Amino acid sequence: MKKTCALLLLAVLCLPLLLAGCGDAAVPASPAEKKDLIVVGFSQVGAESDWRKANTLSMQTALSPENGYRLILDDAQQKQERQITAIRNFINQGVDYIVLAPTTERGWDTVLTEAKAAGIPVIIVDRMIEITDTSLFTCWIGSDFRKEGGTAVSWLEKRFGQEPLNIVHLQGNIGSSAQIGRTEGLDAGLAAHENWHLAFRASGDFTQAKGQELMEGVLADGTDFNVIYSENDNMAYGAIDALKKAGLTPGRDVTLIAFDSSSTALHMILSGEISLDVECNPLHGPRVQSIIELLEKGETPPKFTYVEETYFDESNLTEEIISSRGY
Ligand code: GYE
Repeated sequence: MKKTCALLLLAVLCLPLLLAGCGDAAVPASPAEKKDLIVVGFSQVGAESDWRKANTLSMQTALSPENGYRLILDDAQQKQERQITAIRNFINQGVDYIVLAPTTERGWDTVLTEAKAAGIPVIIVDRMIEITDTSLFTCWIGSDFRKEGGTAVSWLEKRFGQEPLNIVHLQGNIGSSAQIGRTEGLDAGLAAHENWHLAFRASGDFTQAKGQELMEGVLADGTDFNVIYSENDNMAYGAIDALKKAGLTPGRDVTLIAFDSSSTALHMILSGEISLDVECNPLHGPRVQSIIELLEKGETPPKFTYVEETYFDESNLTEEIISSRGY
């Protein structure tokens, strides 16, 4: 009898606990709780250029809560060490996917091995990585930078034929795919033309401030040049400021070639300051979103995807084209 009472007492005491335990399943989740957001850690190079800012915005817009994502964005300020730390933080947080826009091509083996061990798929965007074990990343999407360089070289050939060219070359971040491909393109052009001469070459890190600083140095040294090959738009803006300060007219005294085709630069084609802009498309957000959707369905995206790109000069550009573009 005593034993039965004790059991009953235990049951009465445990009842609230049992009810509480059942409660979670019984009470319907609020709409926000029902919808599980996919968590994406995005290690971004930095905010060095118009291209980069358009790229970040595209990722934020596509991988938004409305579309079912929580995006954790880390700006590495153009430093690879910071990207490695960011990726380790993403691993510790247990994100669902890692998206990496790599500063440089080399040096990713260790941290991507760690991501693979944690079972987190890694999507590489924009620049490429150089790695022996390609199973360390799921897929890559970006531009063919070597082809972009080739486009600029063909344009120069057509425009100038046998005329002597003295080229000032403003490079991007040394070791980044965008720099490597665009520089290889120009090097091939230099090797193929006796009338082309490299007057100056240095890295302006893809920033307007450094582009201006380098150009001011070139002008102060009295270097002879008639072409500037700037590996992005922002360095070209800096170069234009330096030329104007020195009393030169870009477009008339100097032919300026740039890469990216952001809207500010395209307006400078219409005003005659930039002669050629080779397109590089930063709108990778929706592309990454489609890749994640495929992976969520258990499908395999293509390992490498190159984005279609073109070029702009005075012959094919209008205000309407500029305003119809997303950057
Ligand atoms: O050309 C430049 C940016 O990697 C394609 O990086 C990108 C390059 C782009 O800073 O403006």
